[in-house]
Amino acid sequence: MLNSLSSALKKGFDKIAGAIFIDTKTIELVVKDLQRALIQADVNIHLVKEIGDKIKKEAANEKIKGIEKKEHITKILHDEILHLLGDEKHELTLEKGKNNKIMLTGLYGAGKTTTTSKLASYYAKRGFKTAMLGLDVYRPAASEQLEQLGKQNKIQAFTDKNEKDPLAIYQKYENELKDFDLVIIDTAGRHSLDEELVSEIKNLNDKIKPDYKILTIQADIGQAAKDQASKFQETIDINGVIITRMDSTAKAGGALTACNETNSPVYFIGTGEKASDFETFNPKSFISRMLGLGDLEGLLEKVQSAVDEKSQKNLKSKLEEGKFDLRDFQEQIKQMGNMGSFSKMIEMIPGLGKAKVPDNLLGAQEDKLKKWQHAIDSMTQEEIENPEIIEKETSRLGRIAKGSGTTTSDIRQLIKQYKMLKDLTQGGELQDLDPSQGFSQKQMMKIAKKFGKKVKF
Ligand SMILES: Nc1nc2c(ncn2[C@@H]2O[C@H](COP(=O)(O)OP(=O)(O)O)[C@@H](O)[C@H]2O)c(=O)[nH]1
Ligand SMILES: [Mg+2]
Repeated sequence: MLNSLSSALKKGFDKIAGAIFIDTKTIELVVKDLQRALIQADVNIHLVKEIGDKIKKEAANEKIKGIEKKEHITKILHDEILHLLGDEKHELTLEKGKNNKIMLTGLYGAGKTTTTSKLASYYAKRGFKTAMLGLDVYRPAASEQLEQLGKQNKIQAFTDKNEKDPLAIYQKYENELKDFDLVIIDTAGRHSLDEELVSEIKNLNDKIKPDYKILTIQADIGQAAKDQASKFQETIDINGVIITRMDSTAKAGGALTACNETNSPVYFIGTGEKASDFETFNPKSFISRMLGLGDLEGLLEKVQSAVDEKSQKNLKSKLEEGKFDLRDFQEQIKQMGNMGSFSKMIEMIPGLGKAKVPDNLLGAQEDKLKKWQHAIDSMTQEEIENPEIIEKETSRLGRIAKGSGTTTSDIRQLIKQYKMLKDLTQGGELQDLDPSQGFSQKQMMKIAKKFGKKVKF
């Protein structure tokens, strides 16, 4: 279902999460992919343009930076798609013991009869005493089809293949039908919404007074669903839509978004030929499923840094005061504690984009970080505050290596990395750097240049 839209969305979110910083080019690429997929799903071109413009506009907001920006854009992207699909879930309000009636209408082959039995099974499973009433007097095999579906799904079907007046069929069973909590009424379609169909539905509506008149539309017609839903709305005042054949077309996105543009909420979607291939339409879970994620929170978590803000602020002031010692370095390493967090951290460090650090090296890097942790634990306070003395006195090197189960070369490397970071802090590049606020592009480039040259994995 909507495979290309789903993969475009996934790709877009991953691109945002994986970017070192969100620049215009990244956004352009994400928006372009998304728009292409939306058009492929037959979503109206104006809507497609609108959504692209909105994302680009939000992305250009200079006030929001860094991780916050990633979250912001991710949320906007998510919410815009959600909005396209209609935001909230709509539910039919039916009451047991009340003889509710739902009449299904629609054109030929839209899936009325199939949906009648799907809907009946759906509510029968939820404890409604449910019946189906077949009022399609035009197609010769219509009543047999409904009876067969009734047998398959153990739902009582009321039909009369010899009667040519749909109202007469209703009147024949009217009393019997009063025993049911819910009656689903299948009607005849036409090739188009012509006068005959309109007057037939109006007539049935007057006499039967169903609680809901639902239009069934096949997803294959894509954005043309808007026109159809509007016409049924105007002429026979439908309450909502069920979209069928979601499984058999790439245009389902067009049908869904088009109905949302009318005043006809999509209550259910049909996703196959069997009675069980039927579900309520909930835009939120629909998107989640397309993305293979639980919810928006899960999505945002993906882009969030695991590094906590408070210690980032603390780091900033240490850096500014030039008081950044090995203990602080250790604190930073601790925060990179797990693989996920480390790769996230990497994204934040200028010049160390994922592209430059192959995954297999990340693994090795984690071992190294653990060794460095142990090494720092084996140092004296004096050594921590002034690591240069370790380099000068090889006896210290040997002692620390032995005490921490590391090698002297591990420790030399640790000190080298620490010095590099400290050196950075004294070069002035970090003067207005606040990691919790993210980095400006200019800062990024500057630091990346310096960092890029020095860091070796
Ligand atoms: N793949 C698929 N086929 C469906 C779905 N709903 C209905 N159909 C098929 O569409 C065809 C027309 O359905 P039918 O209920 O007879 O349409 P009606 O003329 O509106 O009553 C039948 O072959 C159904 O099996 C669906 O959700 N998925
Ligand atoms: Mg039918």
